Parts: sequence; C-alpha cells; structure tokens
Amino acid sequence: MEERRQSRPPAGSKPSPATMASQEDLRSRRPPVGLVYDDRMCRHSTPDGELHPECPDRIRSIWTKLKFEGIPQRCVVLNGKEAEDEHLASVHTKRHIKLIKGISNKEFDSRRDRVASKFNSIYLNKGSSEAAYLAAGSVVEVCKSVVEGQLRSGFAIVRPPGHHAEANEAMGFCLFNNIAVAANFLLDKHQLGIKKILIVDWDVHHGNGTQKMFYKDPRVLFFSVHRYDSGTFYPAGDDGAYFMIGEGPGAGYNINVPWEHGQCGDADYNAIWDHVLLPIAKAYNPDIILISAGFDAAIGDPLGGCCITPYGYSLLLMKLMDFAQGKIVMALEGGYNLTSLANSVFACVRTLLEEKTINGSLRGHPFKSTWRVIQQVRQRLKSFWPFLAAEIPQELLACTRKETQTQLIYNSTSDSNVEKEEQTPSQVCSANMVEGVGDVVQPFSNSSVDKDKHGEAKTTEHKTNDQDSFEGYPVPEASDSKKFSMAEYIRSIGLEDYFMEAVKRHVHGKINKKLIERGSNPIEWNDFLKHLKEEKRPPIEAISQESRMTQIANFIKSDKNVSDFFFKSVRQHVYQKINGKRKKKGNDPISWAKFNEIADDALSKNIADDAADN
Ligand code: Q9C
Ligand code: ZN
Repeated sequence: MEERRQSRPPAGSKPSPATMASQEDLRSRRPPVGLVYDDRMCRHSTPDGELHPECPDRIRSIWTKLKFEGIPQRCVVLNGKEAEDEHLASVHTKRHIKLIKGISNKEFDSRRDRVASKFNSIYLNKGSSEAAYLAAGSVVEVCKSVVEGQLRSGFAIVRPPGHHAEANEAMGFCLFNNIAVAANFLLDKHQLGIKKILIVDWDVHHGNGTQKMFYKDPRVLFFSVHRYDSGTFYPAGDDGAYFMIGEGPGAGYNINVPWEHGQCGDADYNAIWDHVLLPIAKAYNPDIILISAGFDAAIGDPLGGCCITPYGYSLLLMKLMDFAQGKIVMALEGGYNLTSLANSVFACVRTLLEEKTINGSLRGHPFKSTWRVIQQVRQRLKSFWPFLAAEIPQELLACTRKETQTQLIYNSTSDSNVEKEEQTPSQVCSANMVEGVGDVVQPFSNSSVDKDKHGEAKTTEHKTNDQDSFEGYPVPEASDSKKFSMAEYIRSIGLEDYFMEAVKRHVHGKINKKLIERGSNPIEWNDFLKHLKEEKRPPIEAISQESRMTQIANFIKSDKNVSDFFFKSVRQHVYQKINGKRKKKGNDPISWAKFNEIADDALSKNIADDAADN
C-alpha cells in the first residue's frame, strides 16, 4: 500500500476520515502522527563521493525501515518544505543565509570546497542549499501542524542536521539550525499561542548552536545531555559544561548534563530523566516539546560510544509525552550506524503512535559518574528550581554499575578532539583488534591475534602502502599478543546489557515455543521476568562476569539474526574507523563493497585455516 502523502495536513481540528491515519485514531478522533520524508534531502552529499558518516543513506535507511514496518500508512506523511528566508533570519545572519543559498550556484565544486573548508566539519555540494532549506522548513512545517492541531505529534526525518549551526557559522555537519528556526517561528507567530518551549537535545554531542541562540531567553528551556569527557568531546570546550546555565532573564533555563565518558546507556539516561529533566519539565510546563533527536548515543554508533537501546529511546520519549499535552516534534540530528539509527527511529515513531509498547526492560544501574553528574547539575540549578535541592536517597546513590575495566575501543578511537598519542599496550591491542581486517571478520574467535596474521591481511588489503594500513597504531610486540574472545569484545564496547536483555528474550521465546507445543498457554514477558527474579538460582546480575559473557556470546552465535546484526555493527564500525584514519593520512577511502570483499575473503581464509588446524 502506498503511504498517504500530502503537502499539508487537512485543516481543522477534526480531520476528515479520508485523511485519518489509523483505525484507532478514527475511533478516538485524535489527530494523527506526522512524518516528513523527502528524497531531495539525499542530494546533499560529499562532492567526490568520499565516505562520510553524515550520508544520504541515513534518512533512506530510516525510511526503508519505517516502510517495511508499515508505519507510513498509520501516519500522515508530508513532503519536505523549504524554509523561508524570513524564518531563517530569526536565528541566522543575512550573510550566513546568503552563503548557504548560494552554494548550489557555485559552478565548480572547488569553490564549494573552499567555502566548506572555512568551517569545522562541513562538506558542501550542489544539493546542499536545497537540502538545508528543506531540513529547516520541514521542521517548521511539522511544528506548525502540531500547534494548529492537525497533527498530534511528528517526526521530521531531515538532514543535514542542525544543532551545531550557529548564527553565522555552519559546523559539525550542520548548515542551518533547524530546531532553533522552528522554535523561533512558533514564538514569533503570536496567534499560535506558544509561550514556552522545551528543547530536549539527546544527540550525543552538545547542541552548542541551539544553546547560544536561546542563552538569554526564558521562553526556551534548552536541555542537552551529551558526552563531555572533560571538554574534549566534540564540539569541545566549555560550552557544554554543567555550569553553563543561561544568562540574564535566561538564567536557569539552559541545562547541560555532561557525561564524563562514553558507555552511558538506558539506565544512565533514565536516571537523568527522573532526577533532572522530568521534575524541571513539570515545573516549566512547556506548551510544546521539541526534541533534537540525534541517535548517535545509540548502541553501535561509531561516533558516540554510548549504548542506548531502541527500548531506551522509547522510554525517554514516553516519559516526555506526559507534558505539553503530548505535543512533541522530533527532528533528526546525528546517528551514524544505519541499523541502530533505523531501529531507534522506528521505536520512537511507534511510541508516538501509542499503538504498541516497545518490549524491553530497564536493567542495570547508572554509573557512579552518572550520580555525580546528577548531583552536580542539581546543585548548580537548585536556586532556580528549588525542588532540586532535595537530597537523593542514599539507597539510590548506592545503586551503581561499574565502567568496563578493559580499555575501551570507543575510547581509544572515539570522535574526540584530543587524540591520545600515547597508547597503553591494551589499547593498542584493542585498536588492532578492530582495525585488523582479519579481526573484523573474526573478532570473536578464541584464536590468538598475532601480528603475523595481521601482516598477511594488511598486504592483501593495501599492496602499496602496507605499513600504514593500521593507521598509525604501532604494531604490538609479540608479548602483547593477546587472546580476544567474543565475550571480551562485547564487554569492551558496552554491549553487555543489551545482549543480556536479548538472552532473556531468547529464553522467553524458547520456553513459549515449548509451552505452545504442549498445548499450554504462553507465559507473558512480565511474568517471565518475575519468574526469573523469584527463581532460586542466582539472578543473572549475580552470575560471574565471565559466565554472563559466555552466555551472551553463545546466544549471539546461536541466533542468525542477532549475529548478523552484531557482525554488521562491528563491520560498520571498523569500516568507518579505517576510512577516518585513511582520510586523515590523505589516503583514498576504501569503498564499503571493497571492504566487505576483503573482509569476506579473510573470513573464508580464516575458516580454511581453522579447518586445516583441526
Ligand atoms: N576531530 C552531529 O552529530 N566530528 N554532528 C569532528 C574532529 C564532528 C557531529 C571530529 C562530529 C559532528 C550532528
Ligand atoms: Zn551528534
């Protein structure tokens, strides 16, 4: 079935049946959920086809997933709409608007390259102007429809992203600040009756652009949770610090939650929601919530190094739907693992639809550092929001989980401004594990990773410049040679909770299959969880690290879907890292196809080797 598509939702608060989305909406007469998708935003791409994480496939893969799941039919789908200069001018300088508009007129890509190189982390091509106008304009359009009551809520699947863009500055893959343009539009159109806007920025990077635009403005409460890593994580500097609370009349209306490190996941974000964001949202009582919805804090993202699951996102979103009468507009920002991105967006749209809840459960506790950040933020803001002065109960603070002890792959190669020049042996091993092509395809074999194998893989890959194929990582001494198991790998990239959850689901499914075969009723998921808790044998949490890891590893190996997902995430990760490093060194990127060819090749070779060994 082709999805319903129209340039504009129907006027009036009771949409006619012909334009209604789902049967349920029809019965309840609730306005439908809106989506924007427009292929023209795919025309913004790197001029020479170089690889870049912010690629057209990001929104394509989201749209493919939503279509596959039958989502568009249950929503109202809008075409993109270009922003008007007047609206852009409420946040950007005339000069910046003129510059972005003029990009597609430039006759030669080289001119555009020169412009792009003046900015931090920006590329430009012929399609950039139109895409930038569409991204900003589409967010405005969804906001307008939600406020006018034609839509209940909406998701603008847009690119380029926006939250790093400043008044006179494109940066961090962002050209116009889409969400800021939309917020100003709502505030300026007085007849819309919007006086207070909450912007929640859950992209893994700090929304520096948005923060600057509303820093002195109490009509917009800007909340950003992001990796900070002592000011080294992109965009780096003090802007994302907890003490940046706003200025003048805007003091207390800018809230930053800066993670000390990666690995943060569902439990950490949920704790921030419960102990910082939600009480403030309740007190602020916004007329609408806009979400700068980046998904680069998602599990498997190559830039973020955090691990929010789709269930985690749905929970964060659900908790926000209690405010502003559910008026929520989500605008895509970052998110660079195509699979994680599509799954996370799908979970969010399904949550907006309120048809089915997303399966999952919060397990694990926040990090100690998470409680520390919570207390820091509450302390700094308590004069503006008095209820934050209350002490968090000691029993809660005692609930913590430990950061992964092994050196993190994501930490040693993450998107941080500060490159660590000196590496510990274990970092070197980690880095080599993901960067060696042989390891890409078999990071989980229990065979030891020795450098001779590396050497072979390298020469197959780059016949001319074999030595730099490991992108500057010193080849470890023989004594550094180390066994890497799949289990260790999972733990090192913070996937443990995610897969532990999956293990439970797997067992649940198996039990139900048996029950059904025997003619009994299947056991509900919640009852199953209760059952697990009540069981006499030690709860999963109490099982030793090692055996938990083995369980997870076995589970991944046992289910083709899971292992496919897992291997694909790993490949994508390694692929982007390798090309990132190649680019830095001025080498041409390897294509995804070529990369896979090499990886598959090495895999079949490894299998052959193993067979020969046995
Ligand atoms: N050392 C968004 O997620 N990384 N932008 C540059 C330079 C830029 C991310 C690294 C990351 C930008 C919207
Ligand atoms: Zn980001």
